Amino acid sequence: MSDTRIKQIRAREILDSRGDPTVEAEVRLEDSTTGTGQSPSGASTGLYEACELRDNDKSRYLGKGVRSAVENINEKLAPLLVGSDAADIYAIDRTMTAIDGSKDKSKLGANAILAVSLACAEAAAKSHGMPLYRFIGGVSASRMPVPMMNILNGGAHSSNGLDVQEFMIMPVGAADFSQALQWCCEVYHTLAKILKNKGMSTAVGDEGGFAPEITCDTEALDLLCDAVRSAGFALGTDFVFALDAAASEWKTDEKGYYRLTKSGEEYDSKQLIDRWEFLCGKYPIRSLEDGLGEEDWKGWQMMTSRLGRNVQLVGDDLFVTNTKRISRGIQEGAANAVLIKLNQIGTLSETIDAVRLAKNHGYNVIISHRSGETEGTFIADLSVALNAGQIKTGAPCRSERTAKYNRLLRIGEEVFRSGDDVYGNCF
Ligand code: 2PG
Ligand code: MG
Repeated sequence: MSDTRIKQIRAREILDSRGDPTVEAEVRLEDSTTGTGQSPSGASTGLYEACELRDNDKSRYLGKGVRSAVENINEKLAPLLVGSDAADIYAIDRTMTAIDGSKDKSKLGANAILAVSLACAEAAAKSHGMPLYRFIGGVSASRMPVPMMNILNGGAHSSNGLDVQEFMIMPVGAADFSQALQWCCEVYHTLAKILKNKGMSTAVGDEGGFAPEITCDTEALDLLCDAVRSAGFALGTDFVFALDAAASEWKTDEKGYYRLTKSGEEYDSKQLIDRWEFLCGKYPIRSLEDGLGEEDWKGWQMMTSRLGRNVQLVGDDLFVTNTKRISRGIQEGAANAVLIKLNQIGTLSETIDAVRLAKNHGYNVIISHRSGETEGTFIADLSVALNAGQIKTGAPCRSERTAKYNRLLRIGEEVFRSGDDVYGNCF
């Protein structure tokens, strides 16, 4: 018999994909089922994200230890949550947020709170004998996401000269998820060959994409075009492109000029939008994330009215998975899609609320990893649970990235078996 009351919570420090510590929580239920949850960690973090607690003790892990967050779970959250129903995620999250008491979860740490929230969901799903996507999404969870695969890395995720952080391919013309994955791998390996033939490095960045020594965004996009065509696919129908500029990383001066970190080039908002318009006209780019900075609401409005009809304009640092900021975007006509990252807001329930709000107002939704990831596959289930339609989880390389794609392959088999396979039509 399933009994989802929490019996014990334990936390520990584990490593993320960059070799930095992160938090893992383990929840044990009265019926002996266990669930674990791990917090990921970003490199290009938004100013308004929930706060990740680090020890700043320079004698361990160069200050990046998370023992204080682990202690907060073991000593502050666990005693108050034992006896609560792990299946009631909203109540669990409310309790943790209330104990924390701060606006940005800085007291206990969003990394502590999220790990517990995810562990409760996994334990409750297991206890009910359901896959995680079914537990979270119920009978309506049926849509397989189109992957946004980051196969060329720049920005804060690599040491090359590219200012745009992510150059991604989207297999929109594939018949189903497993074919989508196969196509992406074929393009990825073709790109490796092209780079090798040109004498360029095939070393990879934080998200598994190649990070060759190039400096120019058009050169990167030409390489992508070459790889897609050489692998035997059609640009614009089989594959489209997506960019994450991560423009909040480009510091703006008092006059609002963006200064690109690596090239040193300067643009005002209008000139940057002109640049995006040019690139979207020249290449099959259907999605542009953080094309402008997190404070530039006026610029976002302008960009949305100029490009929003043809291009998916994704707010990542702009919205930080926060319903208050998403509401502002809806009111002001800024962006038309939201990037969803669990650790930007710090609980599963608030993440679900953010997705619901965005969808109710016609915004597209992309479930996303962080550049620092763990082997956990929660976001794969989440993307299907919430019928997001798109997932961004890196290149088909590095196990912390492929773990999510492999989980989706397994989910795809189950969803297909139930006769409900839906893939594509993501825009
Ligand atoms: C992003 C993410 C994930 P990070 O900007 O979208 O690709 O990067 O986790 O470093 O913020
Ligand atoms: Mg981003």
